[in-house]
Amino acid sequence: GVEASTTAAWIERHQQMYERATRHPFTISIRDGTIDLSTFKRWLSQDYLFVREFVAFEASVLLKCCKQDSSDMEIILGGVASLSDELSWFKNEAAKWGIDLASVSPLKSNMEYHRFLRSFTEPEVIYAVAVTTFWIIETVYQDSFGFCIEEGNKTPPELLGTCQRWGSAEFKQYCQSLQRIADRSLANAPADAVKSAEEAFIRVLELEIGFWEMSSSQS
Ligand code: HMH
Repeated sequence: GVEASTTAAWIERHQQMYERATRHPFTISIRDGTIDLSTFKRWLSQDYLFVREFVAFEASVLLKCCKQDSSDMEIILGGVASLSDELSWFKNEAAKWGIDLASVSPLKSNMEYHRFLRSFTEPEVIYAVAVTTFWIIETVYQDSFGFCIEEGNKTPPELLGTCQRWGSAEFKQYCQSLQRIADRSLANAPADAVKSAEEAFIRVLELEIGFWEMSSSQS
């Protein structure tokens, strides 16, 4: 049936922050072709480390899903499975840009994000909260990079592959599946869990803004 989407309401309620995360000067500069390539390389290196950490986070969401609501298993499992490809993609991309990933250390905002992700792997964190967090993390990238390949973009050709990875129609569908899962889980969750999920939603937006800022900063 037609049910109000809790997550869509949160995007509206926190729209300013959502826009700061998904229309950040970093991704806008990809779209308009003015991005500084050393900035892009810093983002790529840091995001490789993020995705390595994200593996454990996604695995923990999968585990919670299997324990509580196995109807979502295939979507979440698909996400976990695609991370193997994603890590190979990062290694390949890094090689193209002459980046030695072995010598990259996480910067402050990245470490902060790692700490946040780790806090969700505790078994006490309930599935609805974890899967909602998962959905918004993926959605920020989908919306940000999707915009870089929408009509009117001047994205440099060498960055199109990156934008396609998260901006593709396929990735958008995957995010929409996660959103349906999040909404359904939240509809069945106790009020305090819904509150925690909204707090995590806001925190992800802050961390994503911090991640773009970190990637953009000269140092
Ligand atoms: C920082 N957020 C960050 N990196 C990513 N790769 C994603 C979200 C999407 O997976």
